[in-house]
Amino acid sequence: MDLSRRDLLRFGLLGSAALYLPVQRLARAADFRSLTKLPAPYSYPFTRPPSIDLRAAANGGTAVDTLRMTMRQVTVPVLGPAGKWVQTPLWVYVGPNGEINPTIHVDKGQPIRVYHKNALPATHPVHGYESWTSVHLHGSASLPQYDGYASDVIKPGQTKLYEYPNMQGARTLWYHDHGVHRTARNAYAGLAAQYHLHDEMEEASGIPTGAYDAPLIIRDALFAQDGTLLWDDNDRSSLMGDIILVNGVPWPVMPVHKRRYRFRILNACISRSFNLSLSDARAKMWVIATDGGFMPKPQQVTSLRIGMAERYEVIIDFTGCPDNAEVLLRSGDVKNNVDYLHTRKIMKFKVAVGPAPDLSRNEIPAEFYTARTPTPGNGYTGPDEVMGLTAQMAVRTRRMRFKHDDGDGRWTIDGETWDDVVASEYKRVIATPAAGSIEVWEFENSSGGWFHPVHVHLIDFRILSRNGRAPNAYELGPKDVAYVGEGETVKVVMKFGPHQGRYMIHCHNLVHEDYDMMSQFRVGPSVDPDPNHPIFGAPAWDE
Ligand SMILES: [Cu+2]
Repeated sequence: MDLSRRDLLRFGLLGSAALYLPVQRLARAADFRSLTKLPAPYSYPFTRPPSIDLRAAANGGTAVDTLRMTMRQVTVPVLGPAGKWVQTPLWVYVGPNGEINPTIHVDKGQPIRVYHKNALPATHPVHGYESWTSVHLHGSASLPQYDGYASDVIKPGQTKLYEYPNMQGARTLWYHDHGVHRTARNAYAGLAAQYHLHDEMEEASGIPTGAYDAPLIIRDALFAQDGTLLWDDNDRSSLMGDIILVNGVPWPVMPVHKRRYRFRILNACISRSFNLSLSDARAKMWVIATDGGFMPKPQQVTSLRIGMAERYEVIIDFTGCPDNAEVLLRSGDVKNNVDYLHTRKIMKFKVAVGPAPDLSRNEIPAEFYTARTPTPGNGYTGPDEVMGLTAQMAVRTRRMRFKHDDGDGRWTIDGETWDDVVASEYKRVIATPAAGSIEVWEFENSSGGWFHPVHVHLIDFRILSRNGRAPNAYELGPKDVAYVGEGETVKVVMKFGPHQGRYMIHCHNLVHEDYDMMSQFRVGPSVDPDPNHPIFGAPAWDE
């Protein structure tokens, strides 16, 4: 096989189900350092990220309101046991007790303050750039100055305070880097983790919790022979790794009992999407929540397409599986993916012998809530209001075109890029919805070249249609990322609030975002000076 991935792109071979590249994947000289031996799939145990639980119930009845996190470079055995495999330097968020990329737990109505210190090496050891960062809590309706605005950077040695209101409903959020022009490489280096918001609806629902509720952070990566991460963005189009990591472990195996489990699936890849399914029909899967929290009704599915930054919470029921059954979570054909030997494998569940020892919290409710008409004003009251939005309520429709500019090779939204926003001193906006207004936005991707997972900051939306057809069953919940497939136009409806100010909208193929498919909109009127200025409202300081 001596086609480079660039050739594959040129010849239109990508996405062909028949095409698998061997382990020694690439003829390009730049890739001679890549691993020639891969860890064996399903040979390492599943692990959960560490937790930091700030809720009252976990802290003697008093909720913790302040957290200090540090971004550091650490060296860890990602590929396998130290001594047998080389180790990998990663950039990660470290908690006060050394927790690496911890899952942070909070209750609805529990605001917190998080100090993020940038203690990374001053320059990236491979790319040589100044290692500025910006922390975005994806899924949080934060004020503009706490939203991880790309140009609101934390330079090496600096600290920034972020305030998170946590007034939304139960949902799976994630925090990840958003530093301007560095996002893809910083996130690829490891700066990504989950954040769980809990509420009464979740508690009352009887769905699995605790040991039966686990994050599945799925990402791909390429490794060099010395264990370092290799970066190859295929001429600023995509990064396609040949190793799939789940919570940082290559293709893990997880022992399960004959009962239901809740998994919070996050696609944390730079460019790869998945079409997830289970290999054994005796294991059943329901989608119960999307990016913005619970769906009105759980949806049973046999497969589920997930683009970058999307979160789908599923319940998998292993009750009908026999002793020792092996159930694979795998991916299928997705247009524009580059598949290597094992990139359609994700992880394995191994079913224990005998009945489950604990069948508490083993429910799937028929319904979480009924969608309802939103209350006037710009407040946020819950996913039921998001799911009650209709096209008829919209005061305005806007269409945004996501395109590759063949002239200068950049990715654009309506012909513009983040550089245009920077050049305007952050004043330029592509939309100015009034606070509390309801609008329909149409995301148009007329090219067959790439799909674009479009993320709108601040709000949750409801997907109305995809190329005029009804959304997929698994998308029938509140969303903040819309998978805008090749040749697709996706229509969404949203209400703008609860905050006013400037927020980003961008493609979550992070290579596209960095080059430069990102713009901003402003909720409410222009204010100058703006107390919630996304850069000057709460700048980082030297510490
Ligand atoms: Cu894109």
